[in-house]
Amino acid sequence: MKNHTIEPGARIVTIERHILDRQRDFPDASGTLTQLLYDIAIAGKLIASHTTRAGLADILGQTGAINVQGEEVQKLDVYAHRTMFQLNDHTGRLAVMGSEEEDDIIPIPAKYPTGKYVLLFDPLDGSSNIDVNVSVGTIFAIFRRKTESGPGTLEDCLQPGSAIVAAGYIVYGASTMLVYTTGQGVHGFTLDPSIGEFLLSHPNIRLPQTPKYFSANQGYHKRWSNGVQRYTRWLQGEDGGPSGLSLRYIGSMVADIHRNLLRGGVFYYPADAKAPNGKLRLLYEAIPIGFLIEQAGGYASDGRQPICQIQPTELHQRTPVFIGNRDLVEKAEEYIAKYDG
Ligand code: AHM
Ligand code: MG
Repeated sequence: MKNHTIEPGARIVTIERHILDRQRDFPDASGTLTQLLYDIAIAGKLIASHTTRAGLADILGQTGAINVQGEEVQKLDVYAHRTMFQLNDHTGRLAVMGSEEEDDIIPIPAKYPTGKYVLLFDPLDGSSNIDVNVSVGTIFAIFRRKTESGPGTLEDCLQPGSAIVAAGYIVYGASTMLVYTTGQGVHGFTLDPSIGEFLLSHPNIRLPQTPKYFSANQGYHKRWSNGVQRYTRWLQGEDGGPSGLSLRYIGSMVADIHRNLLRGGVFYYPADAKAPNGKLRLLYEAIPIGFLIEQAGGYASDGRQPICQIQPTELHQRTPVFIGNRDLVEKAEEYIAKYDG
């Protein structure tokens, strides 16, 4: 007769268990960060359940409002923003929040206690892709507050990537995945919709040493600097560049980064003639994703310096980005230094 006894807890690791296991490595940890990450996971589940219904009439469409980036806000952006806020405003874990959808810092309502962490998020990155059923994502970064007590301030939000406590993203794709790091490797969880739990599916993700892809919007090639144009030709095999890299570009940063994290490669959104600082936001996109990719063995640069060393000066500051396998990113720095002065 077969023995069907299953070793206790052998295979299935929920995100809650995973975070708790990590917390045990830090005897002094109060559990606040664990709970904060779990709150974000719940927000991710709620947003996922809405994105899967994005084609339905009650959700599809635009609110008509213009966000701080001068873009029209779609309803799902608003929903995602509110969900992240509402799951985190009352817990006493945060001093302040910041969102790509809000002009200013987001204070914790006075009726709730403040806590020691700061949460910055892009609630629904790549939202222009929603109408055409392409993957979108939520990006988050957690810092320790800098001020001592009371309501958090702008200073608490303007922190470099090197000060990150935890960062990650949720990608709403063929399946929903949450990928996060607390500075101890990168771990990926897939949402099992039948039980509503994120289960550990990709432990200790490392960028493959042999990259497969380069990812940029080559439609803007003519607007790029000489250095970036030459770098792109190098990626295509000119000037001793790698042979056999494929081009993949979705136009949804989280999805482009997620694919390259699993397959290896470089994602870049450089400065161009129209956007001298690039398009992507330092605090909401570049820093959290850059930190996470570095935790997976890669490197993130603005083309001249490590992204995680940049001290932000504005909440909605933009930056060029080159993120992925270290050798590919360093080559971009080399070309930019050589040809762009
Ligand atoms: P968003 O935050 O307004 O959605 O914009 C960010 C998105 C990224 O996900 C993506 O990498 C980039 O914009 C694509 O821009 P483009 O269409 O110019 O290539
Ligand atoms: Mg965005």
